[in-house]
Amino acid sequence: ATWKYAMGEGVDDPQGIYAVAFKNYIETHSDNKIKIYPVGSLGEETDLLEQTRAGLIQFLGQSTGYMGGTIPEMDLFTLPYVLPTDTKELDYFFKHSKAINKLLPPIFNKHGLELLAVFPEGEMAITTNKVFRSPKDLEGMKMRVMPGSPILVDTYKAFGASPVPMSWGDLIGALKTNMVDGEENPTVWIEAYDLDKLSKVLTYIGHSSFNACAVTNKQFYDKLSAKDKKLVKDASAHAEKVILKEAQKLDAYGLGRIVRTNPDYKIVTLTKEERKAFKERAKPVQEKFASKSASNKKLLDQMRIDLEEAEKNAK
Ligand code: 6CS
Repeated sequence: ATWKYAMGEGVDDPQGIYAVAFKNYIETHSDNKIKIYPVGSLGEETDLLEQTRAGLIQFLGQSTGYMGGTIPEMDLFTLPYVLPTDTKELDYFFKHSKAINKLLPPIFNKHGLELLAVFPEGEMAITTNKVFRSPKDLEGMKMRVMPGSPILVDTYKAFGASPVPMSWGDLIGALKTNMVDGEENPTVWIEAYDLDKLSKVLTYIGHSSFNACAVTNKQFYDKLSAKDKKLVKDASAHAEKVILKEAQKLDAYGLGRIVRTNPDYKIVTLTKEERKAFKERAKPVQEKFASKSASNKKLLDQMRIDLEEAEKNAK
């Protein structure tokens, strides 16, 4: 059979690296074929999620920031100041997390999906036209956030800015016409899509990791033979290994290329002291997520336990 794999990124981007590794594994180990539909070719991200739930698409790679509107628990990956920025800790977390491996799969099943993997794409970086070092500096700045997650709007409001939810497809135009003043994305993506050319400053405040998710339609998966089910899980485990290895280097790749190609671009890393004000403001956002449902709270508690383990064991 030929299966459709859609995603919000191009084949050379992190979700593409996962998708290509997944496709290659499936095609080397079976007669099945995968056709990849990269960024934008089958619609906007929230449409792709619906199409996958409806079974029109078999596989989907998607940024977790788009999923909270459909699967509220996925806002877990969007919370400010919960995930670490250390790539080794993140690697350990994504490999061993009980929140991801035990608690999330049944939640996805309830939404007609089978979870394959969650992986990071690098530390979230913020691009703006002006330097900011405090929530006060962000006042009046219109910041684009991914649509579909209430947490992103809450976060940027808490940080002092005016959040504007918008799909990726509209962002470049909005930056060019100054409809928004800035946005957040991982460095590797900022470089690949020239977002540094549409801003003056890139700032790391250490609030988050940009994460992506791979899923398949549950009905489709349930109907597969035992052999094909195993094939899909093996392909996903293989692809996850490939992207996790790559993920540890993505920030450095992206940043290196920006520094080389855009020497006047300003790069700011907020100090521990400067981050305190943002961290303080992040707390009610975390609490709001946890108080929304028992399921949210259970996930966040488990994620914190998983992260303590990661901190202890990552080397
Ligand atoms: O900002 C966005 O919406 C896009 N950013 C990344 C890193 N991947 C795809 C996503 O749509």
